[in-house]
Amino acid sequence: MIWNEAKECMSRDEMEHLQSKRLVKTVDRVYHNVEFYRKKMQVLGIEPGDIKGIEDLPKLPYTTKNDLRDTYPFGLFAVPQSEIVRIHASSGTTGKATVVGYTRRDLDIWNECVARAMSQAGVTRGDIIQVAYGYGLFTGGLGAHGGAENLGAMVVPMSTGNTKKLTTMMKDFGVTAIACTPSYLLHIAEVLEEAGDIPNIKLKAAVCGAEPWTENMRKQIEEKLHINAFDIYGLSEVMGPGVACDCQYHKGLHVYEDHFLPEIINPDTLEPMAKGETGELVFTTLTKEGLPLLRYRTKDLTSIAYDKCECGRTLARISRFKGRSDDMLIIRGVNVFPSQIEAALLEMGGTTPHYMMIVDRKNNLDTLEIQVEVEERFFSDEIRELENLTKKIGHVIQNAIGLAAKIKLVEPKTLERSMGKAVHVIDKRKLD
Ligand code: DLL
Repeated sequence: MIWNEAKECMSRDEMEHLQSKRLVKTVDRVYHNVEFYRKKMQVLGIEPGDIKGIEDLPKLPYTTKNDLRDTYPFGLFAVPQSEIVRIHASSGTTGKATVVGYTRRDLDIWNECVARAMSQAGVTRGDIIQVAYGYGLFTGGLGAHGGAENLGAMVVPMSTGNTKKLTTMMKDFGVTAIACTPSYLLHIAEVLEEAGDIPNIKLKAAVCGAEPWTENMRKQIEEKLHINAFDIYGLSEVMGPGVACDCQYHKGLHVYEDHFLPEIINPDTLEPMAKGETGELVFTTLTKEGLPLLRYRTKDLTSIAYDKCECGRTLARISRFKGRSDDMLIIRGVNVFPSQIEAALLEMGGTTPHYMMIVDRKNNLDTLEIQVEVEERFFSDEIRELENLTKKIGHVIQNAIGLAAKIKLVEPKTLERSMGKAVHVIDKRKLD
């Protein structure tokens, strides 16, 4: 079902016309209401009148997470505090929190975008949906909640923290959809499997995001739970979940371009990249009132396709994320993304996507150990079987990342499960 055909199926010309109109308004608004942008534009010698449409986008300054930190807490807000009705914040691992603010209209648009995403996943007003992202300052819980309510579904606001209660309610209420991180959904699947409860649930769809995951992991979730799983993307600075989501064809995530204008840039030169090339995703918000952002550098690496999707949507599609440029590890000079390990393990079979990379430094040389959970049956086999599997995983991973790693097989369910964003790396080099 297409929830909003008028906005999702317009021609490229119509979309660009709408984006241009909205960009001009946004630039005008930030120039007059946000000192940070006025100064940045003055330094570049541009005035709002110089921006006539999206073709002028490259003239505008970039915004980074550090700019939000430097203006902490409310320095980039474009409306008086009395018009802000909600705050969210992301803590990040370093530095101060970044605080984001929403006007009532911002919340309405957010709810609409998440409703569009859930509708792409087949969720309707007849569904019962458990929201199992964390509620609170993180945008996942309240963001998914607002969208599901907007759609008219019956929302069960689980948050994270009590998987047993979640699975019990899933059975008792006949829950048909769930929104949570993909790693948490895998854990939920394990708990259901262990209790023999998979036949007793009515789940049909999952809307998962907030962390990178591979196509194979998506398929594994679908097979384990007999559901359709969808990939929802977003980031708190730009809005929260619901900036983009994939449809039933899973050929990339449709960006809600009428609200968020995407670009791909080369993260080193900051030059825009040619259509279809992989680089850093950058967003300019087109309708936000509370915290409008010009050319926000997400650090997420992807590419954009503009051809029409089989589902009928004409919205630009971003490809599944490879990772964040700041998730990339440099080990012995080689660039490694944790998602490469997950992809290799799942392709091989016999393993789960649960792994932990432990990076250390001995005698000035980087070391990499990868702990991999393997299926129970391998531990009941002869020791030789385990040794063979260790070797095989070593080869597969070396092929994938171009580096030899020490492989340590661990029994099922030994690695800690996360209910929020999964942690796959312990970098002891940073602790020096
Ligand atoms: O994670 C918002 C969100 C909540 C999205 C629930 C989807 C579902 P932040 O905490 O600000 O916001 O983190 C944003 O998470 O820049 C990506 O690196 C990563 N991320 C989010 N969704 C995906 C996804 C929320 N589907 C950061 N695939 C982003 C890969 C994702 N990475």
